[in-house]
Amino acid sequence: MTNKASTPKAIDRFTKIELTAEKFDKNYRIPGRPVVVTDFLDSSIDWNLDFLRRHLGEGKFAVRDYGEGHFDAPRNQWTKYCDHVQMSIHDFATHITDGSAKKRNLYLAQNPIGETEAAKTIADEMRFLTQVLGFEPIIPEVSLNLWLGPAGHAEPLHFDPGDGTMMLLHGQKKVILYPPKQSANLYPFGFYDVLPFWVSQVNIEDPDLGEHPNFNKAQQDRYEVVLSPGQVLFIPTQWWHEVVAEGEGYVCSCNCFWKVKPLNRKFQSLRGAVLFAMNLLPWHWVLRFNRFIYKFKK
Ligand SMILES: O=C(O)CCC(=O)C(=O)O
Repeated sequence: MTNKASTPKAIDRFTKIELTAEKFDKNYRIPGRPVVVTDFLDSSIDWNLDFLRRHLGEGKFAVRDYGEGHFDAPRNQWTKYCDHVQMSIHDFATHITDGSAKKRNLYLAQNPIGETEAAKTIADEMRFLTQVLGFEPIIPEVSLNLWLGPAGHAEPLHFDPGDGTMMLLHGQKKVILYPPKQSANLYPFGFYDVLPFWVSQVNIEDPDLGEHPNFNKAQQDRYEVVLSPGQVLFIPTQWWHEVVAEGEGYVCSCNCFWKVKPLNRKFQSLRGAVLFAMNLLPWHWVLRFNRFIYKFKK
C-alpha cells in the first residue's frame, strides 16, 4: 500500500502588529486553530551552546534518553517512551558537540528555565503572550520550558492537555500537525497501554499502511510549518504534532503550556475529556491506577 500524502496545508502567518488580540481570539484561540507569528522575538540573541552554557546556571536538567536505534523499531513494539538522565548544560553540550547525543538519541526536553538569566532575555516576548494575547500559564512556576537536541531528532506525534506556544531560538524545526478530528486515523495508543493515549502509534514519515490503513485519510489534513529563530507557533490543545529538528548541528526552542480558553475546546474528543479529568486528580493516583489496570489487562 502506498502513502498517499497530499500537499501539506500551510499554517496562517502574521507579524506581531498584524495579529491583534481580537483577530487572535476570533480566528485562532476560540476555534482552536494554529497560527505563526513571524517576527515574535525582539532580541537578536542566538541561543547557541555558548549562550546556554553562560545563562542557564549550574543546575541539572532532565534529559530524555531514548537509546540507540530506538526510533528504528515500530512504535507499537516500544516498551516505554524513554529513560531519563540528569545532567548539567555543560555535559549535555558536550554530548551534542561530540555527536553522542545524536547517536544515543538524547534530548533535553521540557525543562523549566523561568528563573534563569536566559529567560530574562525574552521577558518582553513573554509579556506579549500574557498581556497582549491574554495567555495564562497552567502552572505559573513552569511557564517556560527549554528543548535542546541534535538536528535530526523527531519528537513523536502526540497532543498536549493545554494550549501551547513554541518559540524558536536556534536552528530550525519542522512541525507537522493534524487537527483533533483526525485522532482516530492517527491510531493513538489505548487508554491503558504501554505508551500514553496522547501518543500516536504511526511513524508518520514511514507509515506502515498495512497496520494503519486509515492514516492516508489523516494525510489529507496534514499541516506543516518550518519555524526559524524569532518565530512562534500557537499549537491548540488536542492538535497532534510531531516536531523535527532540521539542518545540521542542534536546535533550541522554548515552549509554554497555557490554560485552554474557552474550556469547551477540551471536550472535542473523548481523549481530551479523559485528560481533563485526569488533570483534576493528584497525578500519582492517576499513575498508580494506570499501572494497576495495565498489569490487570496483561
Ligand atoms: O520541540 C519539541 O521537540 C516538542 C515540543 C512540543 O511537543 C510542544 O511544544 O508541544
